[in-house]
Amino acid sequence: MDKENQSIPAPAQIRAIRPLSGIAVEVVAPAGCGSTGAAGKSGCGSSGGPADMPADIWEKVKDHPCYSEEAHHHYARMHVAVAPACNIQCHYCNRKYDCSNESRPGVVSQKLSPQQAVRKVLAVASAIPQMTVLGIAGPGDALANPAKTFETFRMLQEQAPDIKLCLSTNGLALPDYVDEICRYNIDHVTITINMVDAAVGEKIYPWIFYDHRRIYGREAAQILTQRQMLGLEMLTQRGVLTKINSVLIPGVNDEHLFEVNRAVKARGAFLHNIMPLISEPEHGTVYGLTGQRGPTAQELKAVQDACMGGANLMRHCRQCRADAVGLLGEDRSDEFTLEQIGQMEVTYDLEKRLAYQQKVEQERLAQRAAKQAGFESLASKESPVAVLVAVATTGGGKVNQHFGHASEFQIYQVSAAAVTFVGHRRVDHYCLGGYGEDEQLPSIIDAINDCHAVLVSKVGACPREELKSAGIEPVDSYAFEFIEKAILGWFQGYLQRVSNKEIIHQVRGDASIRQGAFIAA
Ligand code: CLF
Ligand code: SF4
Repeated sequence: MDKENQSIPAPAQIRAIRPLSGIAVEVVAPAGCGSTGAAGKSGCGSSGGPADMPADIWEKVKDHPCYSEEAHHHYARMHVAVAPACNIQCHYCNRKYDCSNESRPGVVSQKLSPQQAVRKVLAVASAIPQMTVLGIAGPGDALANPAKTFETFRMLQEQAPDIKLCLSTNGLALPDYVDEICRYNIDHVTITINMVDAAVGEKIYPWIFYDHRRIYGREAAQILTQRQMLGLEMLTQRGVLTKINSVLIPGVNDEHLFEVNRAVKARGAFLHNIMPLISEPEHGTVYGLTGQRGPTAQELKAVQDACMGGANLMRHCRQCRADAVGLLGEDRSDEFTLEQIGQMEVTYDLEKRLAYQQKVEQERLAQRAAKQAGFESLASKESPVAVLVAVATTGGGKVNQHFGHASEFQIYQVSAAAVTFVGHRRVDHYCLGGYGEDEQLPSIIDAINDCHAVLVSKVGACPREELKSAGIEPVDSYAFEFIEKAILGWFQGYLQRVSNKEIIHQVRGDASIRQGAFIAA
């Protein structure tokens, strides 16, 4: 790691930043649309569409699966693990595993040289035409490995100019590399910001490596927050879209994240992604070993909801690995190991990719039209009822997955006024080798226990009965329909049954967030 750090140029002087207590101050004129969201525009965040933001911003986000919730049903991203070193220590990270900023602690990545990374990107791009974004997100910190990170971006800009470039960083080195970031047209930068107060920060970060020395405790957290804020301001001034990732750590920064949200909004952040802490003891992190728990599903939602009205929220993050490949929520990295891509015939056919993406756009328009039609059919219903619904999908914006094959459920909140995506819940497959695994069922029900219904393409007799007795309605009558239209159709029937007194509307309980590494389907 020290060897990696030697290649980092001398850090710039820390510039005094404005105090964070008066967060509503104007800091910089944001080039993105993060500021307009506060003026009452509801859809300017990841759930926004072309009507919610300036055309140039929509152009940047429309096929980025992390920056647009709609896009994540249709477009894929990939990460290349070229950045092994890190310049800070987080209590939720064990260096043997991938960076928790952008990847769940899982197996150690296959580290790549820039040349291997570029070959891998070209191989994936020719096999998966909907792969539109390449990110460098570890397994350490992208900017603690600047030579490898920017060499990879440089080559990709030349060889695959239609692929959007994205990077993720803890922000410590960010102010030193804003020029490089702009030079390679990296339009999307994620900064992990867990605090804007060093008293909170010292509970998360034991040390940083800065200005050729290791710095501990509150001083370390103070420098880190100053560098993060400065880097964010500089990116905003240059028109780079920024997303802020925050790890929600109950009892440490849960009440503080509102302040973080307002601070990053004031500095022009486009999106704020609040993610649950993963702290299983077997990952060997300080938090895991000291019993620091992660939040429940409703605790996470409550913090996200409390932050509404500030920086726009992303709720569809999958905390993916530093070598993830595919749609968010799926991991096809096993298909693209170094050995496999060595044997692949790689033909980067730009026209074929663009033609495929045009077809995807048509599906997307159909999805939007279906949602609109769903609302029109609900127009006469006025009700204060709002419920959560789980959906099994393999992508394309449709209810198209068997209950037993789902490795995650997407969760939507529906009312007569809106249907909004609120998150996802990872589960172990119920169906393995063609048979239902009954011991998995309680954990699946736990994961969606706050939902009134689960929409699937099909569900077996046994789980159907178990779901019903847990108070969750299994619904397969909307198989292969667009998700929002299906949810609105079911909801209309639900309200009807409540009004006919066939059923009594009841509030549901909490649900658990499944911990641990993602197991690919
Ligand atoms: Fe990767 Fe991050 Fe770019 Fe996306 S991931 S570098 S912005 S391309 Fe996305 Fe993965 Fe969540 Fe990150 S789902 S962990 S937010
Ligand atoms: Fe680990 Fe990432 Fe934190 Fe570095 S920034 S310590 S790699 S989680």
